[in-house]
Amino acid sequence: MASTIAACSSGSMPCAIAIVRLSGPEAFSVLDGIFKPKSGLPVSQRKARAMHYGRLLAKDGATVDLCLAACFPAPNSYTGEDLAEVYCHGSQAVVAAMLDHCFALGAVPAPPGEFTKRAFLSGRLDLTEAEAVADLIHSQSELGAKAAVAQLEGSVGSRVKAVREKVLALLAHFYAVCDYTDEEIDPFEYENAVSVLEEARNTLDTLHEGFQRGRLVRDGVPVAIIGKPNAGKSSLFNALAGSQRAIVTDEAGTTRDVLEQVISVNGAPIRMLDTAGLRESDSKAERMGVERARMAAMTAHAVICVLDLSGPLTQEDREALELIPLCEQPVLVLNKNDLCARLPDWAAEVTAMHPWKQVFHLSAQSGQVEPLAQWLSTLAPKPQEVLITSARQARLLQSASDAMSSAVDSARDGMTADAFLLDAERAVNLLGEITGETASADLAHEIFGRFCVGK
Ligand SMILES: Nc1nc2c(ncn2[C@@H]2O[C@H](COP(=O)(O)OP(=O)(O)OP(=O)(O)O)[C@@H](O)[C@H]2O)c(=O)[nH]1
Ligand SMILES: [Mg+2]
Repeated sequence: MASTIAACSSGSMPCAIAIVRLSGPEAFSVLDGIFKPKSGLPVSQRKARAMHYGRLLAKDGATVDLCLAACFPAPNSYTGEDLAEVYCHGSQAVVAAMLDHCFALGAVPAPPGEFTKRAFLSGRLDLTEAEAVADLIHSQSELGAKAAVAQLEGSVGSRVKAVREKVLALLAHFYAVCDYTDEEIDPFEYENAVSVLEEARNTLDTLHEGFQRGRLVRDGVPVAIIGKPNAGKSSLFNALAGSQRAIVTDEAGTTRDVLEQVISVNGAPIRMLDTAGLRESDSKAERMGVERARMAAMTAHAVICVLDLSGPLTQEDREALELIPLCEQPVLVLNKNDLCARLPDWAAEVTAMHPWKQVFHLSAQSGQVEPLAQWLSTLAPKPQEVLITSARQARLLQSASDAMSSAVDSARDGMTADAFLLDAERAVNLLGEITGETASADLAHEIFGRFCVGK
């Protein structure tokens, strides 16, 4: 029999309200033991899915809070089991006393992801939807949240299921024709089968193409800031992040390592990388930092090259500029425009030097970086399409597409249907793993182990 689990599902305390959840066969009896409604009747005997006010008791019977509780009977609950929730004041002491009482009455602490795992096992969510829950919790921008919600609503699962069902129907038809030769079953049409498999493969490929973009939405579009020491890279990083995350000083060589922060720029997830100023150095740490800066520049999706308008164009600036042809989507930031009334002559030369995507004159110190932020937000993928964010799903989509392709190729080479349909069957099993229809217990364990406790 399944155990009854308990955990705090809300965030760090102290806070206004904390939510403790109980799920499993004894959820209601445990709730009735720890919570006494003002009305006298136990919550489990009152209206379901409604809030009831009462006293929360510690193990020794002392009242630890006055708060609300609700029951969600199976199967219409998040987990599909009997589920109870207590909404108490967000105090660590209150929550600890409540959980202690729950455990004394037979509940056990919920392992990470156990509530969602139970939702999956009871068929409330498929695996793509469960993975979307984790993505949604960790989303760092509006766009990331939108993509996760679309997946939670079945955008990936329903498409994969539709492809799988079509190919399954084809297989079922073929085996029916083979097994029941006397029955009146429509003949198996070879050409039609090939076109169904081809269409399935194309749909899978389209979904798989959304993976790179899905990753950018989930993890942020990487954008590196490069330039010589003291150009104002960290000041720009802070202005974009809206916080003093990076150390800024007038000492050249302040930043040594690559600093990374995902920021939501007008709802778009951008992973900003602040880097060490590019220069020759005797310091081992600084030389390593410069190497990392070059690496970041060459792998980022876009690069912001910062030059300091308050001085001449130096050899170090030229070395930074030499990197630009190796970078994707370079933009030029002419910084410290508060220190120069007129653009220096070199500014025009540098502007003409490369096909910059954009050129901005600004003062990072003033924090006025809106036009640059506006441009950065255009780097994120468009929210309309179906985006795959899970490497697991992408790998399975790729393998299923490969299997589908080899079925199509074998058919085109004139192989018999029973031979090429074996590959189609393999693809169907792989697709089942995406949604969890044919997933193993180990896989489910691994996926849900990555969740947080209480989810
Ligand atoms: N007046 C003015 N000063 C600025 C501006 N941006 C940065 N600074 C100053 O320039 C100095 C260097 O700024 P940082 O942001 O640390 O420069 P950096 O490019 O990160 O330098 P390293 O980490 O050493 O490579 C600091 O004293 C900043 O206050 C600006 O727009 N105007
Ligand atoms: Mg710096």
